[in-house]
Amino acid sequence: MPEWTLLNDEQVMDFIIRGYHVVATSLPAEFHNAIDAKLTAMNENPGNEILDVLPELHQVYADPNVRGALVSLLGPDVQMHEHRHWHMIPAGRSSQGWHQDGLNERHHHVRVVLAMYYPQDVTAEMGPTVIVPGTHFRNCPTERMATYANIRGQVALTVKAGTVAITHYDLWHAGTRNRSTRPRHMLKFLFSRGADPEAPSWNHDPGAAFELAARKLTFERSVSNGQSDYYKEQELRREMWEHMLGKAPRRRLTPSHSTKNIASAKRTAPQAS
Ligand SMILES: O=C(O)CCC(=O)C(=O)O
Ligand SMILES: [Fe+2]
Repeated sequence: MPEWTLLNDEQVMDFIIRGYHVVATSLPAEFHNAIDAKLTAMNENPGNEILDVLPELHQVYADPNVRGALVSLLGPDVQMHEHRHWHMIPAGRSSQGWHQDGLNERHHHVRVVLAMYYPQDVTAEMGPTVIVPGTHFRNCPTERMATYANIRGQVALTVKAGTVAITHYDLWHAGTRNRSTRPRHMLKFLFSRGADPEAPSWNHDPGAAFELAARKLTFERSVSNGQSDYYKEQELRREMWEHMLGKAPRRRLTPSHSTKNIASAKRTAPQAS
């Protein structure tokens, strides 16, 4: 048996609802301090080669808490993507625009996640990554999204050194202004699913999960959004959950109100002459 710390049903559902999950690694403070110091001393960004420059980063993604969460969300065949990036926000740099890293593919599954590792404590002044829960279900052109400022319900990832924030690839996010006097470091790695799920890959309790899903996936709000958005999310959450359980793709139901509209349109349509 792997000694990874797998998620439970509630944590998986929370990820489905919000589009993110925050993990604390079990590595000691000295480990993170050393990475922080090495990054601060680096004057060139090695891009995808960051793992060659700092091979100890492998330990972050092999950490039982991180690995356990990745396996839970992406299955036992989870794969590290070849793209990775060190995101440094120097002191004084202003905010980035809202954006989605994902490619806006039309599915509502967990197929790719970002795993953002912060080797230092990130305070509100230091340019935390900000995310909007639930937006992984919404595609939006980057140009339009970049005109938004603060969004109701946004969450600033102010975290302790050694935190890894796992987000759905389509979650809206941005780096923010660094008002402090020191650089903010974040290492972004991508992980993807190796195969479609055939069974749950987390600590799943079928009986309890059935009840929990009926309550959480139906009634819980990711942010205080409008009624119409909330109805849409209920369906999409179900689709994501059932895909993760390994169930056959569900046929999306035609909403009852549009069926009614079609029926009444037929009744009132003028007779053909
Ligand atoms: O620096 C950050 O916190 C976010 C960076 C980011 O999302 C990006 O450049 O894609
Ligand atoms: Fe991004």
